[in-house]
Amino acid sequence: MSEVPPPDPKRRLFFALWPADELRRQIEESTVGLARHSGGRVVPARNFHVTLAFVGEVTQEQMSSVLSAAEATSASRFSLVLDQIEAWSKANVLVLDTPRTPPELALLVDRLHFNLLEKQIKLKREVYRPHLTLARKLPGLRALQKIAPFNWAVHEFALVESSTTGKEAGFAETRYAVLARWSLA
Ligand code: 3AM
Repeated sequence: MSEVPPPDPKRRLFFALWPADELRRQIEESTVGLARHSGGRVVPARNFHVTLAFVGEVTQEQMSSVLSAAEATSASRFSLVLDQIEAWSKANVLVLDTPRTPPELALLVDRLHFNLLEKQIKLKREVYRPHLTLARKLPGLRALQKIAPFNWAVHEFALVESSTTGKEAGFAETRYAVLARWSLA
């Protein structure tokens, strides 16, 4: 009797801007009060990120395509100013964001999508709005609030793996791990 090989384990991936520890700490310090007050599930500072492209579950075979798509993606460094906190009703999240997407960032996202598509990795495409999620599952909406801006000098992007632990124990916790980073020119 021939043995059935185990299924290829899939990994859940996304591309993101990943803040340095100091910026992560500063953002937490000035937003945690609002995040708690929102009544939603507060995102821990270690999970703060700005998603560029959600790839989803990939096989080990697709993993090399994802890596080479990123390798082929060149874009310029830019400054990302995050200066407002608002609730997004559709996703039901509280976010730190900006009304102005830097053109270099829009180009980076476009090129990443294009290069992934060239490797047969097709992503859902929505209008891109950079944001950093502070809380999820909000019980209600809240008004937009301007805050003292965070000026983030972005010089790299990252491939991040998302995993959920504790499901069996009745609590689910999302963990993110940076798998690779690419410098911007
Ligand atoms: O960056 P934010 O917090 O907006 O909600 C997930 C998170 O978004 C989103 O990908 C980011 C990293 O986990 N996400 C999770 N599942 C998704 C899906 N199926 C998704 N985005 C699109 N489609």
